Amino acid sequence: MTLKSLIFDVDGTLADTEEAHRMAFNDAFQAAELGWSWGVALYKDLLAVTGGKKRIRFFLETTNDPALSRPDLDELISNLHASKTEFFINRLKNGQVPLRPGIEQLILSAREQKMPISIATTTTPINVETLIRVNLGDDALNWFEAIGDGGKVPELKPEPDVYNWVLEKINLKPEETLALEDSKNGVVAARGANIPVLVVTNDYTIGQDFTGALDVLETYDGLTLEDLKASHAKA
Ligand code: XBP
Ligand code: MG
Repeated sequence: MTLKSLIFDVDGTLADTEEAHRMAFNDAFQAAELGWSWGVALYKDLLAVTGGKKRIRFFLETTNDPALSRPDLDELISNLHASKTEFFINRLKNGQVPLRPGIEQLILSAREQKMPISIATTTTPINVETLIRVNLGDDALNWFEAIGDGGKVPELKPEPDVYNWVLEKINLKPEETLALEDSKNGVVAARGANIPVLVVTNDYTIGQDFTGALDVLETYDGLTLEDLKASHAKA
């Protein structure tokens, strides 16, 4: 089936954001004087759970932290996540999170060739908006036909909800689209919506189980729209 639209994941795909997310979580923990600190190896494990709030809870559960018995636990997690989001946005605005090499070129080629593009992510809406504005300009948000994010659907990846939400908005069959993902959770989500998926790994996701992906690559640098069409043709 002809490829008619591309659907980009955000974290780990448009940009290597996870180090900035990790540091923003730590900034929030420090500001709240909690004494928690997430190193790279621990964060790699915590990425098994998508969504920042769920990730904080998962951390407390795996470490059996006494905070679990706090009556205000939900509020604590909500406040920590709001603070983390502010720290993360500041890092974006300071230019600390560029797009992955090759991504801007791919997006511009898609625009030139009138191939519609969308986003399917589980991150917080303001994170997506700011990443795009800072790196591609204020107008770039209009380049995307649909922006599905963690605020739009009840269940985050690996559930397929955000991909199904995008499909409904762009009014295409799943086989007419191609998802660009970096993680196992992303592959499971896209395949759950019957969308063919190409994986480009990063340091946090390399080595994960990408069963169901059309191809697994390591970089977008030099990758063309023709390459994506060739990969999609294998579906
Ligand atoms: C990324 C995520 C997000 C971010 C943190 O998934 O799981 O939770 O790590 O962002 P995807 P929030 O690659 O599918 O976008 O703290 O805003 O959830
Ligand atoms: Mg991702």
